[in-house]
Amino acid sequence: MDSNPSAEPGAKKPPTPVKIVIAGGFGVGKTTAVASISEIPPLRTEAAITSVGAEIDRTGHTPAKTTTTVAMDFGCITIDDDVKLYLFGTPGQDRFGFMWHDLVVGALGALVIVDTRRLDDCYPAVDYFEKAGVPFVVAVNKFDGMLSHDLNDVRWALAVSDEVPLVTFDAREKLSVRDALLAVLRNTFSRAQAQVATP
Ligand SMILES: Nc1nc2c(ncn2[C@@H]2O[C@H](COP(=O)(O)OP(=O)(O)OP(=O)(O)O)[C@@H](O)[C@H]2O)c(=O)[nH]1
Ligand SMILES: [Mg+2]
Repeated sequence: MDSNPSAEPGAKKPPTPVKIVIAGGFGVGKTTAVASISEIPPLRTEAAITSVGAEIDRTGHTPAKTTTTVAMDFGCITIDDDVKLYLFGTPGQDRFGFMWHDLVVGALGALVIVDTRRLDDCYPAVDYFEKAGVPFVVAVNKFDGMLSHDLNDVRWALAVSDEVPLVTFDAREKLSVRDALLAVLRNTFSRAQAQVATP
């Protein structure tokens, strides 16, 4: 039976909406990643970093950063005729952590961005998604075009299981973000298949 009787006969079915969360610690490139890939002008909620905030947020590695996300980023990208991703970027600072619970509701997957120069700041995000039960991929952002650590060392340091894919990417490059999001989709799909196969 046609689930949408009001649709024109032969009308193309709209792509299935898939919610993906882009998460990670302060200043790892979440807002940049959403903006690089979004096919609509991204929604941003940036506020100026005050001198008091700069001390708390340890902005030492991102001295050029003058603003920070205080609620969320939003963008979307159509993958193909069947799938359209709705991207929700989280704030990175601990004091806005309460926003994460709302942002992950209904998410089918997550991209957790880490900056290997500040691995300490990345544990809470990885830990959060392990506990939330949302399938995630860790994306190691190559600041300055290089990695501070070997990927296997990053996996070991973050204590993520072998089942969690680790990819490198550059949040400023559209194609790089696309590949990371495709890894999220593949991971979500294979997790779902594994669950169905488990009696
Ligand atoms: N060199 C380099 N700079 C990057 C890369 N990704 C992001 N940046 C820069 O890093 C800074 C932080 O980027 P944002 O996208 O604001 O980071 P965020 O994770 O959204 O930050 P918060 O929302 O404040 O937690 C910006 O100045 C970006 O231009 C990258 O891959 N390489
Ligand atoms: Mg941001």
